[in-house]
Amino acid sequence: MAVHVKCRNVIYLDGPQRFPVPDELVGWQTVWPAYAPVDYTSKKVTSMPPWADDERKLREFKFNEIEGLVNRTSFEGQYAIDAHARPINPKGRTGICGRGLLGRFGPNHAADPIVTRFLRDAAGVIVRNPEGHPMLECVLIKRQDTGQWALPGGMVEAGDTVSLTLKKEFGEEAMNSIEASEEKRTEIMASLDTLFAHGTVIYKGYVDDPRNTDNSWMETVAMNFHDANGTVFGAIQLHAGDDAGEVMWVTLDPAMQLYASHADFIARVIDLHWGKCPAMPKEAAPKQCLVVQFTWV
Ligand code: RP5
Repeated sequence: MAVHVKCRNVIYLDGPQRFPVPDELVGWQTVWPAYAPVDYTSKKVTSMPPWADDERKLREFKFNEIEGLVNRTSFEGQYAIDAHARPINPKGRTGICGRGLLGRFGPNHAADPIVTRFLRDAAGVIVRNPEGHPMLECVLIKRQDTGQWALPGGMVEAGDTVSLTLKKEFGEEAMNSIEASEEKRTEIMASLDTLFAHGTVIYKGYVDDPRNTDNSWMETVAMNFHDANGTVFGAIQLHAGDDAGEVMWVTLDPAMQLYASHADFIARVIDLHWGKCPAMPKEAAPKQCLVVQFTWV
């Protein structure tokens, strides 16, 4: 991602108008004395839910480190801290300082499951596009906050691993495990243990999320779980839950518009399955083609 765009939207989701930042002034390396970002942290954050930092301890946080159960390291490398002890967004200006709707100062870590299968006709034959490439379907949700289609991802909660978050979020948003009985929830999580046993890392790093600010930003690990035979994920029952308004299998298109950076992840998945970007060890992969075969142990 060259320059972040979606986190320079004019009106912040539940807040004020951002200070306008043109493309050429996004990078901090360009001195801009007139830059006056609006300081905004949502009441949802200052009311101090368990997922948010206590601002009174700002100078005590161990930025760029794993601090107890909270991972304050960034996939983008060491980030700088400003004169007010706040982390500085490594991708540049956003027009808002403070935390906006995000709980953590610095990186807020998420995980995004990309569950795919080939599109098949009524006879079970894989449908191909005019170039002969197999068409793909992916489980997407419609977010209630922005109304946009998105991957069923979510925040890595303090103490949780990425692998657990991938399953938990898919269970909550695409299978409504939150409202299921204890017994059903255990069943859902057990089925996801099997379904999510083998995956491919598609992306790790900064997300151009509309909630990002100059001091708080989203990062994610996006993983593809592909059902090549169309037998594994067919058995799951999709049911929107938590912050998802709708859930469905959607036919993928490289030009589709999705929440945050999700369309970029989808483009990588399409390339992967169309043989344009074969999965290979990270060290051997070309930079623009970073995918790693992965099996949980
Ligand atoms: C995006 O926000 C991530 O890619 C992930 O999909 C999502 C996590 O936030 P919530 O869905 O939990 O709000 O940046």
